Amino acid sequence: MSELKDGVVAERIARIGDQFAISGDFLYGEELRNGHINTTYRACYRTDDGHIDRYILQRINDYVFKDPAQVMRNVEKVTRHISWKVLRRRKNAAGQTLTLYPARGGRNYINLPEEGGMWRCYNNIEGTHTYDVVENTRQAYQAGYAFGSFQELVSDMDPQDIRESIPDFHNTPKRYEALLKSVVTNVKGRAAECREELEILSNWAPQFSKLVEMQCRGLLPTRITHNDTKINNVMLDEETDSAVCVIDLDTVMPGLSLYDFGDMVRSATCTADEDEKDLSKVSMQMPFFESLAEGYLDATHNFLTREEIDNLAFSGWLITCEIAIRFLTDYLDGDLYFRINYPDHNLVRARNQIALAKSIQTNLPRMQRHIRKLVKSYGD
Ligand code: GN1
Ligand code: MG
Repeated sequence: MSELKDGVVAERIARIGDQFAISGDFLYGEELRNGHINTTYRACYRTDDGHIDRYILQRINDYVFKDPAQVMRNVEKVTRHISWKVLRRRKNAAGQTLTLYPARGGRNYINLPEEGGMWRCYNNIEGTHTYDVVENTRQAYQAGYAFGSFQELVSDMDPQDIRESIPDFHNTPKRYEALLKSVVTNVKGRAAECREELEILSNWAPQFSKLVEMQCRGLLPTRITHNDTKINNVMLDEETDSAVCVIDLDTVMPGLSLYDFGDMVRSATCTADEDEKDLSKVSMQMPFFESLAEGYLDATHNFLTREEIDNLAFSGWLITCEIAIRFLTDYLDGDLYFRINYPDHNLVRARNQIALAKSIQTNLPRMQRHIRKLVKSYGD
């Protein structure tokens, strides 16, 4: 970023921060670029007594979230419920859960048309960091434990209280239908380039409906779930790598526990991230899967049903296919949804996810055996 641009961005961050219940003098701000959807800044202030306070300012992408005010109603309920529960359980948990700061005008968000839409402000969870790829089994265990604990934390909320922020978000067969429509429309003339990927997905398609069908038949319970359990959405302690808190709550809504576990398998068992072009580096790592599953089941084995447990390994494959489908659809549509850094970025991501899905598929029997072994060890 040029100096001039840095200055302009800092001014913008200061202007947006000024809309929230933040005291102190603005020092500096920076853009955080690890999400594909919202625009996120970190802003630093010096308080009157000389402390540095940091905040997260975020614009909700209203192309992706059609009703940002509804998203905020969900997020308010979820953050308050979690804070209530965590603060009662852990004495020193202040600052370790997400809190929304009030905005000018009486809400926890503010519409700033001249700044591109709806903005909100969270506390920065201090002393933590995130990873885009897992480096060791401890991190994988902690990610599994963090999202499993999240499901437990929201398990006593009334599902009626939480609205669907994106309808059919994890409905894999509908995602696949959308892809097929985009192939037919072919607005950018890119379909021919994707022939190989489309053929692989079409061979896999009969399996895409398995979980939604089980849900329809009442075989899988609808729970409040996170729905975006990417490894970089879990904050780990900077020194110990213990899980502190999960973030990115915009897609918290009624769903299947398997969607959460599946997206963790996708993002926390591969040593390359989803942007990796060299597909020889893209494969599911069994030791990471084993630790991830152990962390997740340590937090959830008390309440998961037999059918949920039996589909944990499969969900990893399914959600990886689903994200491949979504990247490919966006590529065909002209990159309207996911932020990209270069023209065929979404195609690269789709190919990467297909390679990962192949690797998961090969390992499914081993993954399944490991889950059974873990379940036995709980004596459930
Ligand atoms: C998006 O915002 P971010 O980067 O955490 C997307 C997820 C995808 C993910 C793929 C609301 O998540 O569903 O799995 O990109 N979020 C939304 O990296 O669509
Ligand atoms: Mg997100």
